[in-house]
Amino acid sequence: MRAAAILSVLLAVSVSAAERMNVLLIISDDMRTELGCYASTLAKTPNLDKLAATGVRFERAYCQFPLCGPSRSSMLTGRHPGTTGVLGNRTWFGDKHPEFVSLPKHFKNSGYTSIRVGKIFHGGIDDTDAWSLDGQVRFLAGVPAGQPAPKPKGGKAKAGKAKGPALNKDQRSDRRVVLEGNGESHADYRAADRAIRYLNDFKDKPFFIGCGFLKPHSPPEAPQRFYDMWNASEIPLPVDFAPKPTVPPGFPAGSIRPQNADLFVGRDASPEEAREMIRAYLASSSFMDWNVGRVLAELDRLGLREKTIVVFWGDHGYQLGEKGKWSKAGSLWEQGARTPFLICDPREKTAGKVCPRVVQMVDLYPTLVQLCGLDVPPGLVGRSLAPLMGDPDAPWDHPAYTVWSEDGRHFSGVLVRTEQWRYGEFFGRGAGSMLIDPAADPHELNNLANDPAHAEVVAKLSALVKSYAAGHTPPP
Ligand SMILES: [Ca+2]
Repeated sequence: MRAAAILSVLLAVSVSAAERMNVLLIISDDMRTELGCYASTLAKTPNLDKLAATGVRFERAYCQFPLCGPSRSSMLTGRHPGTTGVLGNRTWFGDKHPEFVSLPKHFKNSGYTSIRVGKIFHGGIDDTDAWSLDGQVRFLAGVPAGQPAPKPKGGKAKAGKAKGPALNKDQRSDRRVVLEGNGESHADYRAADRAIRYLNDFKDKPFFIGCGFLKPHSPPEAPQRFYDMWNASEIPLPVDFAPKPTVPPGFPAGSIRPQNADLFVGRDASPEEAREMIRAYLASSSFMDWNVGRVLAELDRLGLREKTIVVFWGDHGYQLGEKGKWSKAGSLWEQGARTPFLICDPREKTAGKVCPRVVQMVDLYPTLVQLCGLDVPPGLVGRSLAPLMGDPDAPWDHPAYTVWSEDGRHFSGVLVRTEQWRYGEFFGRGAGSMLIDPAADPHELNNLANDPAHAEVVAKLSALVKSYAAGHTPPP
């Protein structure tokens, strides 16, 4: 009798494991909402557009920090940056918080095979044990930002290194790279190959595959045929284009860092160079899209689409010459904080719908936990978006927060986004506040923070910002 009861429990477990949805989490690095499915008039991203038609596209999704490591650490732990303590690219959340269970680790602990392909956590600060397969040894955690990165033990040389004279870091970041053939030597091509192999190896088990692509992160890289899809001379410049980072009149100086971090580092951009660089970013994005397409084609070929929730996310936004800025770092503008975000659950009947609600990336962890029927681990601060998956227009009155830290210890700025407003406060250098009405002022050129007509809304949003920043602002 007892043996029979145990057997029936075991059978129940194995049946539910067989019915469990797989997760394919695709992350693109530095991909702003410059995609066809986000109404970009320039982008050519047919594979992601097709994916968007199978799920819900979140129109207003915001990262918690416009930099790779802090943004990813926040999303992957389901906690805000002030809680993770990850305010730079060389901090591993587990050093201070070994009790946090990251998203892939929770899936692994719940019986899934969790597999890392490419960049999921920031390079060198992986949550190694979160993965059943291919966890990366941490080699950057705790290395101060000013020091050169140590080489990973047993690591391979990075693809796409420039031949010829040695270039400094800024020059390497800046060059526009044409890849040979279909880009077979590039890390993103190889990442897609590995994801395809793992889909085949684990098609019969519940899997959580994190597949991270490096493009369009600088330097822009793509085979020539992707560059050939645009004429640089026909690419329009942003309305607020400037040769170098420029604070718009009426805004606090802290809203724009004086130097770029990725492209045009320490030098001005001419209009011609700017057009070429935008074209290169678009080509690099299309190359990423093409690699996403290779993985999704295999998912279809294996008949796994009906059993797999596919998520696509860009880790933060990016400024492509707007206000003279060519980076994400420090950007609390809509372009820096807003990210592409698709959740495609084949069980939902909302395929191709757009969700206009403000959501934030800490919401993804509890969402996937709910969609896959896992236990909810303690400490998650986001809200499951499952109700919006079923009804994308449902009321959802929760603001999104994005924060920046200049010194890696304190908040330099906090931005709160509601459906109607964007309000930010900057602390320390260039302190001040900004209030933007995004519907009336999509290019963010008019600061309403000191307009007496908006005093009431400023007071309300300022209280939210101060509460979010409590304990994290720089000493006076
Ligand atoms: Ca990034």
